[in-house]
Amino acid sequence: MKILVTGFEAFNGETINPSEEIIKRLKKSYAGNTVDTVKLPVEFKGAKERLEEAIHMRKPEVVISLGEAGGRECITFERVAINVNDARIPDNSGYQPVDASICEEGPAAYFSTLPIRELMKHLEDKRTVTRISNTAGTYVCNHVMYTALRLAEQEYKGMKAGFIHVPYMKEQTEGKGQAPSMELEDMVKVIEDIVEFL
Ligand code: PCA
Repeated sequence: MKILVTGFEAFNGETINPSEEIIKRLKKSYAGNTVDTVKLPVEFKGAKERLEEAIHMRKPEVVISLGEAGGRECITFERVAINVNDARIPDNSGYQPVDASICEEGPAAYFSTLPIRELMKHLEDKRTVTRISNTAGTYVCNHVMYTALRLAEQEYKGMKAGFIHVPYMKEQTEGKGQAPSMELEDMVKVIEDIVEFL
């Protein structure tokens, strides 16, 4: 199976994004599944363009997008992407949509097509706790998840797609009080387990 894994550059004043660090550490293949990675800008328009370009070029069977969700305690599988762009802070290009649709003619939402319940069970057997999240927010991560699922529906019928949010890395939490974090290598291991399982 051909899997595309995306990560994001740093944003919101951070110098590092765990999702980018994870994709840098992934190998080219796991248990017969090949892995391509692409780094996306934290820009509504730029991320959509880069993601669509990567999908058209590589025609993956699965797209797993990763992003940082500072404040969350564990790795979370997003259940749903909604048709809303509403940014609390400007993106890295300075663009800040408010109450905007992602796609005028698109549905209100798309559900993840990753087997999230099976993945959680598999990871639990390996003693890793993950959770389902019922909101990917209304910022660039939600936008990317919606974009991949719309493209799957419109053009690449069999392609599965979904989004996984990861917590801060240890290094990012200095000066952030009790902010939860995970070790980067543990996060890499979880993503590797997921890629192997698919
Ligand atoms: N997290 C942001 C965008 C980039 C990232 O890593 C989000 O949750 O929308």
